[in-house]
This record gives sequence, structure tokens and C-alpha cells, in this order.
Amino acid sequence: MALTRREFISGTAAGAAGLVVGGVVGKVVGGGGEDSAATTGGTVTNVSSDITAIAEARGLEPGDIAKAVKTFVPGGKPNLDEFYVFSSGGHSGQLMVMGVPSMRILKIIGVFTPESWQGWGYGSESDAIFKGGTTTNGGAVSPSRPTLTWADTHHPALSETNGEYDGRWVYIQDRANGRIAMVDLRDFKTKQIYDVPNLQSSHGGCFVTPNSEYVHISTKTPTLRPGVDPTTALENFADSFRGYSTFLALNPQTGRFDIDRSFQVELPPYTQDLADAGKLLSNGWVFIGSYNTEMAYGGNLEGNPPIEVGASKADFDYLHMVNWKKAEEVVGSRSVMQNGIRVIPLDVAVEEGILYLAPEPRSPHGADVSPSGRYIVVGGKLDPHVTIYDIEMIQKAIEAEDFEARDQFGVPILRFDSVVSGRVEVGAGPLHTQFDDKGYGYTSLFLESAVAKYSLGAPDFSPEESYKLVDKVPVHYNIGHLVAMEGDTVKPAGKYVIALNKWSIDRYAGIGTLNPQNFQLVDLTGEKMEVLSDTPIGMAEPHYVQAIRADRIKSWDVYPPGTDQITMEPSTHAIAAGAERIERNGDTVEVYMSVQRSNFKPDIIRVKKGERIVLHLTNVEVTPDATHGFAVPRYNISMSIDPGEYARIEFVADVEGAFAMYCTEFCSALHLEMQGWIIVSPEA
Ligand code: K7E
Ligand code: CUA
Repeated sequence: MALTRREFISGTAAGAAGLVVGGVVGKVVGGGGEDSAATTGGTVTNVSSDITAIAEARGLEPGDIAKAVKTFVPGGKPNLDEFYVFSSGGHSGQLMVMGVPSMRILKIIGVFTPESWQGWGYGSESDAIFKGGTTTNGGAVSPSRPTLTWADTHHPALSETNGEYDGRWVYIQDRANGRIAMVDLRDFKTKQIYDVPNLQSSHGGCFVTPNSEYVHISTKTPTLRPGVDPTTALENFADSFRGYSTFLALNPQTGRFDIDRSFQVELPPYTQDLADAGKLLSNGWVFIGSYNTEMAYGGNLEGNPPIEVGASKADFDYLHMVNWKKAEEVVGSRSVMQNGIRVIPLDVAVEEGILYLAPEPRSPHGADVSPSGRYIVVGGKLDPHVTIYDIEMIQKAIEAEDFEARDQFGVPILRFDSVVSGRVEVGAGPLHTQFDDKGYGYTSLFLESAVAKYSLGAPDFSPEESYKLVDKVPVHYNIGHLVAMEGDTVKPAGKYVIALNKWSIDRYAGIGTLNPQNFQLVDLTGEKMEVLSDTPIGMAEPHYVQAIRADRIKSWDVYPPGTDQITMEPSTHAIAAGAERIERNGDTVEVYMSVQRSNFKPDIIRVKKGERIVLHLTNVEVTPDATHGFAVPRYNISMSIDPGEYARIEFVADVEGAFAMYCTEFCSALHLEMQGWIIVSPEA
């Protein structure tokens, strides 16, 4: 990196790059950081300060200026982003973090898919997490494609205490393979990928219960039962397949899955859809929408109607209500082990009063529980209404055994009229619902490309005011989920809704044939809802998003010295500077390496072909942001070692040669010099 004479004198470039001279780490030479003010004397001199003139020159309306001012977050004032958004990364398999209202992307967290810049899945201990996330729990995996390295992530779930987000962990499910991952919000990194037993695919997850007792995840397409011959399985659908509602117990200290305390409730082989955990009045219940209760399986080249026709025949599908508190009581005595997890069989669930159904208008999608826990709002894609169920009515109906019938699996079906407290005609294609702090619901309208706002019932509204559409705002285009700030907790924050739009045709400069998704920030503080900004999401298709108040997140700047990113505990193999060494044990070469600006120590590793190298890397820096990379060409190795972090990598030196390892982060002015050699000599 060449310094101009002026930069060298002012120290600006050196400060920014963390120039290290003579082994002094992190010493910032000169001022740095104040460069723009310094060059302009603290006042704006190189741009016109006439806002109207600037707006005019750029073709902006006065309204645009107000929107810009409402959302702009200048450098150095990160606190102006009041909320974090955790967004599903869709079929990229990742998790995305944004700030609100700026809508700036803060991070893409590597979860189910290798992410080379984070060293995620490229040789480090994280490889074991990928391998551990591919099992036969949910069915055999193709031996020719043995490790699952992608996912279709749909629904992130932040951990909760008393029904409020607590900022400790976030979970995300894999719709494609029926898996779930856990991310620790101390370092915003994935700790666990779990292949949920008996789930080949999943949709009703993840949703945590109000005190993070469990995270819920259920099947999407039902799973082939153990031992059933697939040849005739479709024709005998009702006998061949089952759904599962899974309650993964969480370790209250670490947030990790505790499988021994976890269980599943067997469900009929309908296609279970979105779920939500009850809260307050409905605490102890989980609600799962469903479709294709017709159990259509397609066969459009075999003389059958296509799935979408067969699955839309009946006027009603079923909202599933699962009483997990009851299930918890009986699971010890009335479950069977199936693929490593306790399963409460369907007939037991019916007998014990764990599972009930209620009709929901055709092709329902979202099922969302209101802040008080009283209302469960269901959107029906082919019905212009949202249907609002009332837990008090549900409980009364269950007590009175007010059933209209039982389904063919014996599950009692509550009468629609005895559990539905209201319907609101919101518009075409209602999908998902969120809530604000004033008792209103907000539902996305996929077909209409709009967000509808309406009142719910008591206690916020009188009977006359209840269930009234009050506002609607167009969005661009084809909205799926939406999120209100903390809008699925017991204490929503109001303020904003974000519309997660699938299509963005004509909203952005052309980038070829594959367009970005479009997040639109909607202001809720005025009388009418108003779209403030568009943000292109240049990666996959986010589905659900959760928004948490920024001050709830207490993330680390640097790791406590020698922390293993996977265990989050200090590693016994971490070293302090000065303890670098190479130990040989048979054909294993253990290297204890320190990493700091601007060298690896040792910087030469000499082995014989076929020997196993175990690298213990410790970033001994304490300066925030002083991250180093570690890459080895031709070995597909890329790691990221943050300040304070210990990382381990193990590989067989099976290719002879001189390999120029190097640091992949431009960490200092002498970053380019931060390199070394792995010398692999011919076998002895
Ligand atoms: Cu509506 Cu998977 Cu939640 Cu997509 S789902 S939009
Ligand atoms: Cu360390 Cu570049």
C-alpha cells in the first residue's frame, strides 16, 4: 500500500490501516478518522448546502427529502439504527442482518452454506458442524452427494424471555431438508446445525415458546413412515405418511438443542404450513396452519389432476392446535423412540387431548398469534379475508367437546363458529400478519401487492370498532411476509413495518434477468402508512424476518482471549504470544501458531507428504476489528480468526509442494507481508 506524501505526514492512511512498526500492535499514528472534517475545516464546503437546489438537480420531490431524513444514518451515529432485522437468507442458506431505519445490510451470517469470508466450512472446525448437520435422522442422504451444503431458510426465531426478545440466540430452519440451526448473538456465528428426526422437509418453524423452553419446527410435506415401501406409498397416502410437530428443548445456558428432553407429536399426513407459538393467554399451545388436507399427490402425466387442483378441492383445511404443556406431561410414559427422538403417536395425542383441529378457509397460509395471545390470525391465499380465532373460545369449545366431526385419523374438529371471533375483508391474497403496540394487525396481501391494517378485538377495541379495515398501502410487488418491529412478541414496538416483496421489476437499474427481492420500509407513525424506502436484497429470497430493538443485543467486540468459536469457551490449545511451537507426534505435526499484525508465527511449517497437520491458531490481538484470515492455496482452506479467537484446522498434507499461506484480510499496512510457507516434502 503506497502512501502519498501527505497521507504519510498526516498519518491518516496509517491510522486507518493500523500500521505496525517494530512490532507495536495497534498503535495509531497521527489523528486518522477526522480526515473529512480536517480537510474541510468541519464545515461543508464542497457540496451545496441548499437542500432544495440539490433535490431539484437530482429530480427529487420535497416528500423524498423527508423520507431521506427519516431514514438516513450518517457515519459515526450507528445508534440511529434503532432496530436490527434478522432476515432469512432464503435458498442461499444464510441469515442476513440489517439496521432499521437505514435498511443497510450489516452482515450475512454463514449458516447452512459455506461462507468463505467467514472461514465457514472451508477447513476449520465448522466443517464438523456441516457434517453433523447431515445425518439419516430425516431419511437417508444420497451417498454420491454426502454432505448437505445448502438450505432453504424461511423463518428465523429470536430467543425470548417472558414473551419478549432477549437478544441471546437466533434459530433458523431449513425448509428443504427439515433441519434447524442455532446462532449465538454474542458473536453472530452459527454453533449448531441439527438434522431434525422424521422431518424430510419443514415449514412450521422455527418459533420459540415464550421463555425459550422449546423451539418448534414441524414438517412441510409429510414424511414416509419407517419401513413403508415407497413404490405404492402415494396411492396409500393416508397410511404411508405422517407429519410431525417437533419441540426441541433448549439448554437455558447455551441455547443449544437438548435432544434428550425434546419430543415430537405425530400429525396426520396433511401438508402442515406456518406455525406460531402461543403466548400469555395461549401459552402452552402451538398453532399450525395446513393445506392439502385432501392429501392430493399429483400425477399429471399419469392421468391424475395436478397437485394444485387436487389440493384445492375442499372448502376448508385445518388449523392444528397442539397443547405442548399437556404433551410434556405424558411424553415420559406414552411416547415411542423413532430415529433418536421421543414421539407421541397420533392416537395417543388424540386420546390425551394434545391435538385438535379447526376449519380454516381454503389454502390458508400464515397463522400468527397476537401480542396478548388471544387471537390467532389466519390468512387464506384464495380468500380475501383474514380469519381470527379466539383462544378463549377454543378452550371453551374443547371443554364442551363442541366438535363438528373427527377427521379420518380420529382428530376432533372444532366447529368454525365456536372458535372464530371475527373475519376482516382485507383484500386479495392475504398471507402473513404482524402486530403493533396499539392493537392493530398488519397483513400482507400477495395478490394485491399491499399491506392492510385493521383493528383486532377486545381489549383494545370495542365490539363496534373491532375487525375493521382502517388503512392499506401499495407495495412493489408480490409481498410475502412482512415484519413489524418486535411485531410477534408480547410487546410490539410499532413504528415501522417492512414489506418483503418477491418481485422488484422496474424498481432498480437493470442487473440482468435475475432480479433482487425488494424490502420496503413502511412508516407507521403517521395517520396513513407510508413507504419510506426501497432496499434491494441481492441474495436469494428472504421469507420471514424478525426485528429486535438494538439495545437488546449485547454482542462482543473481541473474544475473551483464546475463545473457541464453536464452544464459546477458552480453548486449552490457545496460546499467548511467546508460546508458539511445533510438536511432532508420529505422523502428526501440531502447530501452535500466533496470529497478529503482521505475521503468522511460525511462518514456515515443514512436513513430509502424508503427514497430518493440526494447526492451532490464536489471534492474540485485543483490538476490535483486528481480524486475520488464513488461507492455503490448492487445499481449499480459508479461515477467519477474529481478535481473541482460537481456531483449529486439521488436514493431511497429501500434495507435495511449497504452498504460500497468507492472510486474507487487509489487516494492516504490512498485510501483504503477512504470509508464510507450508513446505510439503516428498515422503521419507
Ligand atoms: Cu410465506 Cu415459508 Cu413463511 Cu415464504 S413462507 S413468503
Ligand atoms: Cu492479517 Cu492481513
